Amino acid sequence: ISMLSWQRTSFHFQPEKNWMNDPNGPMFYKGWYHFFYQYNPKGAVWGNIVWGHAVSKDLINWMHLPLAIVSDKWYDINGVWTGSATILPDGQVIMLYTGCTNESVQVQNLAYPADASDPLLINWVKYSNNPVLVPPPGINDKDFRDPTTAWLTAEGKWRIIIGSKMGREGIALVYDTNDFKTYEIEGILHAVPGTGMWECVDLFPVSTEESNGLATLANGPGVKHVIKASLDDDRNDYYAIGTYYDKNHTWVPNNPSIDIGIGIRYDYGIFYAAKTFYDQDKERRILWGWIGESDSEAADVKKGWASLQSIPRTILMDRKTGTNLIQWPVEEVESLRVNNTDFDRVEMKAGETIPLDVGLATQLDIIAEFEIDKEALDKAVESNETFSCEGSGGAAERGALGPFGVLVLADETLAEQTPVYFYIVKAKDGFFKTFFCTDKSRSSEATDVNKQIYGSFVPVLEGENLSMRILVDHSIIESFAQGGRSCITARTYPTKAIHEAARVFLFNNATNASVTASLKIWQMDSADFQIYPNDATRQ
Ligand code: DQQ
Repeated sequence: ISMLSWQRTSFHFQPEKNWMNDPNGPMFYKGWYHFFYQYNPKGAVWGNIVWGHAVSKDLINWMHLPLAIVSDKWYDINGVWTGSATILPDGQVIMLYTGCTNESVQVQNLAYPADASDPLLINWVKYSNNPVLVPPPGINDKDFRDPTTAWLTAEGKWRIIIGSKMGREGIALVYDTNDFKTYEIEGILHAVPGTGMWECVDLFPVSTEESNGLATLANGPGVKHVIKASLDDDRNDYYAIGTYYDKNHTWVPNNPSIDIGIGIRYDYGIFYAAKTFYDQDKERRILWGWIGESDSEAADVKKGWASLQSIPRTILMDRKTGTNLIQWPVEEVESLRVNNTDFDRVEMKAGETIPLDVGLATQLDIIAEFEIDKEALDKAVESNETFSCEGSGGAAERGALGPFGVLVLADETLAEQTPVYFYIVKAKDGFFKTFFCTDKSRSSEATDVNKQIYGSFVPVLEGENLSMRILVDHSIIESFAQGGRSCITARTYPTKAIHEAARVFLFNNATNASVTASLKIWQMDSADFQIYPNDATRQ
């Protein structure tokens, strides 16, 4: 066990060792959640990519299985890259993935379970006539990857999209097929100038009327469609809500000024290459996202592993705002909650920091609600301040109405601390604008780690209190504001705020307002990770 072993998480998905990146082919099959992922069996840096595989009954406790798809054919010898699963109406599973060929051309390949009666789907077969798709004319050999889950068109064909770019324009290409072996190119679903390569595109329906998830690709009244693209240029996942037209295979954003890549992100921290799937068992749509490291590559090599996956999130339309999605950790994570401590209406004067005694504080689920002094809001003056989480001074910079929130993974002296907080600005138009941020600038005394400040604007509606949820797991802090309207995932590498020395505090750094906070804090048990016996594919 290396010196850095406390950075390993206890309830986030990660392999035993080595490098992991994108989530691949998630699905629910014969009573099991299947999760595949980009994996380097040979080390803690990206390379030699194959598909790791694990199964779970509850998306939290896992069994690691043998590698599912390895790189052993000319059409994937330079990597078995990202792909998606489709479950056909008769229960058959289709896996499409990108192969990086012997000449580093990106092609799409077909694989399927060797034994469909095996609920664990241990063995996979590659179609004998792979590849099934090569880059079309006009598309660069290295810009054609990450096929989506397929859906049925009105015409009765299966349709997928694949991410690409033309010049600086990010695009999603549309293909139709009857058998997943031969395809017809239909055109471009959507394009946004200036956004560069679209990796790991996703397209899925959300209900504007109901609180359940929708199967790929439901359509009709009360349904909107979300496109997500992972922008290779800035390494963030952007989505937009719009309307999908089956007939002319296009998608139109509700609001072109917040189109893909220029508008809303899934997460304002570190979160990339995310993929959703429809859980037909619980009728919900679930989002997985790859959480990389924010330390140095040398540190990753030393600790022998790199990357986590987010706690899977249910994903829904925000029916209150109509402009954004709601992401929330799957309810199963709550089964790990133990030792609840409640703090009821704790009053914080301007400038106060208050310790919260919760015992061991390295694995936590925190729910916090804040009420800001009404008088302070009434007295607030309109300001010209152009606040942004990244651009302003972080949790140490004081304003009239913020920042206030929670300090996690903090040591007793606050030499190390990661504030998760709100900041309110009264804008020139007289409206209040609320920001939700995570400040990593003092998260660690280590010098080889990224110490950015993350965050964004978060919609707050009339009459709502400010609320946040924070999942803390050693070296990851996943935060959700206003029930999941805005999310921030941060990786932090404390050197002091570890083991028993980690603490939680409330803070109010506003200069003019007192804030009342009520919290429920649970310690979190560790999830169970088992290893499939006699796995010869992982050494
Ligand atoms: N990761 C895969 C690609 C994908 C990228 C390769 C996104 O298929 O575009 O590991 O992180």
